[in-house]
Amino acid sequence: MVKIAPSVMCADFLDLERNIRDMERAAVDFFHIDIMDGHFVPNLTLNLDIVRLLKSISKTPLDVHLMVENPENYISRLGELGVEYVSFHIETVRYPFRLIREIKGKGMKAGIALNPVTAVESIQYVIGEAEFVLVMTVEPGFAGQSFIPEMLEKIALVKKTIDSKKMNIQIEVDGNISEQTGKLCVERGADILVAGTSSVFKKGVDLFSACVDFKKLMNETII
Ligand code: S6P
Ligand code: MG
Repeated sequence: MVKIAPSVMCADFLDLERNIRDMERAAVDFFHIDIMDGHFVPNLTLNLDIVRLLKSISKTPLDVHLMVENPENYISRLGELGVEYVSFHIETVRYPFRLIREIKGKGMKAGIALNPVTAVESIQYVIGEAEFVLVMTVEPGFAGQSFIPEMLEKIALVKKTIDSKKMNIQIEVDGNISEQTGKLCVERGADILVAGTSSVFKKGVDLFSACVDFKKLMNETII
């Protein structure tokens, strides 16, 4: 089953609770929470207070994507808040084995995120420790960018690496995942699709139906 993770930074903040309820009704698999620090990426978005708020009103699992320098500073608080999935960028850490151990020790699933320019080889020795790999299909930092086509080859390479070592690791893709690019990613092995302005958060489109339709369409893709 392909999972979908709508990106909360793309929600309507004047109507956030209604957006949350629409996504829950559509049985989305996760809420994707982008946390930025203005250093690793030139933007600021959601924060730990939003995580706390979502945890207080919803049972939908949270998939936190840390786009920050020093991700180790946030792990224990995310664990205490009951977050389910957390990914950090390999470009930001010197000791990824230690960080993954910490994430797992707090009861969360650990993911390694890769910028578009980062080679799969850079994680070849540590991938086996992770529970998911997040392949960025745009540069991190902003919604509404265009898909980098070379990332399809990268998703296929991550999939090949995982299968060749018979590992049980999920692949998440993030950035301009639309009906078209989503299908291409699923064909190459993506398991979790981050859904933003390119799919479910479109002006004038009902969020509940968009989530239901997108998940259905992505699951029809499986070959
Ligand atoms: C971007 C962030 C993403 C965006 C998502 C938005 O740095 O990590 O999770 O929220 O890519 O989706 P879209 O369809 O607007 O690219
Ligand atoms: Mg993200």
